[in-house]
Amino acid sequence: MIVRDLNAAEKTDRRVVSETWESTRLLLKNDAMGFSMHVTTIYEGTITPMWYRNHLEAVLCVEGEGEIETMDDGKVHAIRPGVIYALDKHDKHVLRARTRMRMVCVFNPPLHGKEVHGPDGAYPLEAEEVTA
Ligand code: 9YT
Repeated sequence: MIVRDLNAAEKTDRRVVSETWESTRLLLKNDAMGFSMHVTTIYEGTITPMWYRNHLEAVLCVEGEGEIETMDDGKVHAIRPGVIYALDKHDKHVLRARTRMRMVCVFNPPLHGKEVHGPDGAYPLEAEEVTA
């Protein structure tokens, strides 16, 4: 069994900080679960365009408020605690955070650990591994 504490993980390389968000990656590829699981904080008032063309991602909002827009059809959905969205079609999307938001995110295939968005908003399939 794997047991990990978010508070402890935040003090290690599992915490990755980007411009509009930070994410602590609690489960990664080397845990061999077939998915990775992260707790992500989106900073208040930010706009983050993303396009996970190499991954599927499901996101559960547990704190804060914002909205998500799918770029192909311009549909906007309110995101608040208890709302989940799943990018089952590798949807190009933009997340606008009205307040600080906390999200639980699952990725398939799992992340290696150090991924940040490339210029296209995607993560590469290969990246530096975190072992801490
Ligand atoms: C909601 C979202 O996708 N935010 C970007 C960070 C990502 N969840 C991650 O790498 O954990």
